[in-house]
Amino acid sequence: MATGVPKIDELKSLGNPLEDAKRAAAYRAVDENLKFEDHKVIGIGSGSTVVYVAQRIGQYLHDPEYSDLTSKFVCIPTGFQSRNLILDNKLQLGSIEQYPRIDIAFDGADEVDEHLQLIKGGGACLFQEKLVSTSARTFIIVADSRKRSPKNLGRNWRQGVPIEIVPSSYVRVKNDLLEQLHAEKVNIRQGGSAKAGPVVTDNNNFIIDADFGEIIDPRNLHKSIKLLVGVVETGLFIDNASKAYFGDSNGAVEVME
Ligand code: ABF
Repeated sequence: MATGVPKIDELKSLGNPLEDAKRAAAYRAVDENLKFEDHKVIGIGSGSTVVYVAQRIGQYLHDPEYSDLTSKFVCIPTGFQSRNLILDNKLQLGSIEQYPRIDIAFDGADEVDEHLQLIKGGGACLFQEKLVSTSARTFIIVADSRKRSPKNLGRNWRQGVPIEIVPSSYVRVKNDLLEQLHAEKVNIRQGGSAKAGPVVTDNNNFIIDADFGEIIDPRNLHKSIKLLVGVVETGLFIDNASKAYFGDSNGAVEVME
């Protein structure tokens, strides 16, 4: 490890067990997967766990030992928050249009099952997240251990599958989800206050959260939702992640692959 980069087992607690868990997962994921010789284009996801991924990458790239490499790395964001995270950590920002092939991407998740299938999109960035993660040769999930489902998706994450839709299609998609795909509950995601109206994504679309209860066959559910007119993308990430790192409040990390 480069001189000056804090060693994981010497880190002081952040004073918040959940943050310690997220940091442990993110730092371990970066340390074990980011290969500076091979990985020059890095996808940076959204949410609160990936904050520590950007921080850790920054620690390496700003270490004197890596100074000749710093300008050779470019980070591709999955949305507005992620873009700011890249800039705040003084990493080089690129776009998916400039770099359609990504070497490695890191992102959080709302739920991960035992086969590494995911629910994502709690932060409403699922389209960009899927664009980046499916453009990456390696896609690594970082999360605290609450995100790990004992078996099937839909057990822990009770908010429903996030689905990005074209705004004018919201009534049609809502009806189709209920009538054709037998969703138990369907909500158009609303902004912070009653007056705020629907959440609008970075692509000017709406988000529907569709609760299907426990999801036995996420692959088929994803395909069926995608076929509905008006659906842009679903928050079911199928056969996409290579590994998941789950952190615990005591700093222990479990790896699933
Ligand atoms: C993004 O952020 C989303 O797909 C997911 O909804 C969320 C996870 O956030 P956190 O790391 O804050 O739990 O990755």
